[in-house]
Amino acid sequence: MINSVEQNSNLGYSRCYVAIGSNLADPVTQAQEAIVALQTLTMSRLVSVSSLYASKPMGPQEQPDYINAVACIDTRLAPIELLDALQHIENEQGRVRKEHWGARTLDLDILLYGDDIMSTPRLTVPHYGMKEREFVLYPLAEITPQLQLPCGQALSVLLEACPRNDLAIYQNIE
Ligand code: PH2
Ligand code: MG
Ligand code: MG
Repeated sequence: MINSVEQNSNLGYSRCYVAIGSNLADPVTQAQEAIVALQTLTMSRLVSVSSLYASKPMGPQEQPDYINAVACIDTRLAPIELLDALQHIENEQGRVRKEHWGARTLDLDILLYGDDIMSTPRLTVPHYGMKEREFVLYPLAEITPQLQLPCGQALSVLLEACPRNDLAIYQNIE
């Protein structure tokens, strides 16, 4: 069989994309610590991570700017197990659930879980807002420009319809 080694090594794993967002308590550190936590996520492998991006808040404007990024992981966790694991990381980093779309120390959202399409009270994938959010689409395209969504739409087409707004790659000025 062609490529059997590579296929075997991915057996049972689903390729997932996770959005990282923070706008409280030193967002850059929050994002970096989230990436470290994803590196050691059980039954999973971190494949790649985008740059960190600075973005203007979507939703209530009287909150600080965000740091956003997207990570790609291969995981053997089921979707709800992955959600539990991500919420555990959010809680470890001091997340308090308050206002909808309000400020947060760390937000980890499952964007895609393989090609799965599901909608349950706790989890909807693909993420319901991902197609319009510049702070999701641009980092996602940085790590996987050729991506097609489970619905068949190309990420490149979504990007063309999505203004960058004030999205900028975060530069670490020492
Ligand atoms: N997340 C929100 C609400 N608004 N704005 C930006 N720029 N980035 C986010 O990650 C974000 C947001 C709710 O999850
Ligand atoms: Mg979110
Ligand atoms: Mg969330």
